[in-house]
Amino acid sequence: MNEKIIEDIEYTVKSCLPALSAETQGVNEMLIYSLESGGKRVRPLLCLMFCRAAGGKAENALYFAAAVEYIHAYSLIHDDLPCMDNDDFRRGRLSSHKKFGEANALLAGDALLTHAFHILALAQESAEVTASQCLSAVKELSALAGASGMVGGQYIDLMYENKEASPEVLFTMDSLKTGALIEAACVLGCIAASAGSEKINAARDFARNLGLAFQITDDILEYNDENNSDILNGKSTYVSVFGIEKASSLAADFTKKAVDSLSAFQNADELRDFALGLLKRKK
Ligand code: GRG
Repeated sequence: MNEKIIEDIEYTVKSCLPALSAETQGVNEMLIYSLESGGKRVRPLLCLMFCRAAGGKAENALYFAAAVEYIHAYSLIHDDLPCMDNDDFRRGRLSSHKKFGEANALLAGDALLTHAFHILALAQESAEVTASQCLSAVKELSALAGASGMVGGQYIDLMYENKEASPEVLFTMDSLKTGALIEAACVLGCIAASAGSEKINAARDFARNLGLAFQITDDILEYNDENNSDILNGKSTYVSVFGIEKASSLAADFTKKAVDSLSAFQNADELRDFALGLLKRKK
């Protein structure tokens, strides 16, 4: 990974904001608050790295990467709402509804979700990406972020509040809630590189395993956080179901499986290093 692709992501996320009138400029203030608050940019980075690993130019995946980050930002705003996880803080700052009020936070999430698809459509104007590639990206992102993906996972999550989830339920829930958007990021990178089905399937395999490793690691990190809303909301986590040691070894196993699936790519060293780095992350 290099500094340049991080800079490019930051620039594109900002430059893709909707063009608003003076009356509605306040919406962008809320979007910027969520989009530029120190997120790790894991999903856009994966998107660009998969584009490169599949032989494409990273700049052609920038709009796709930004669209995935907009969806991610929306999901976090909605996830923090009182009717969901009821978290007052996100990334060490007030969550969106605490800063702007509940109704505005709902709108900010809606705006991010809707605008993500506008950004996908913009890709063909700004990069060497065809309309057909944009359409494939819309198909993937809408399926993986919607009811058959991330939203479906959140539905299972809510169903298991104050109810113990079996390991099977936990894996299914997190494959959707966390894994699906990661899968979208990886697949969209491949689409931007015009990759064939063998590479796309390998990217899916990588993402499904990395998604679980990522969520398990997130649970381990949250376990050590005194403001952990999972405990307050009576949620099952990998730590509560498996214990800390087994959870750690599961995260390592899923990361290894993810890394193994990179053999379909000629130049996947940065992806391998990134996956291994996520396992050791501290936030
Ligand atoms: C559809 C309302 C609704 C929610 C979608 C994905 C999701 C469900 C909610 C997000 C909340 C959450 C904690 C999901 C698990 C995925 C996860 C570990 C998110 C945090 O991702 P990071 O660590 O966040 O990449 P940063 O802050 O780095 O951007």
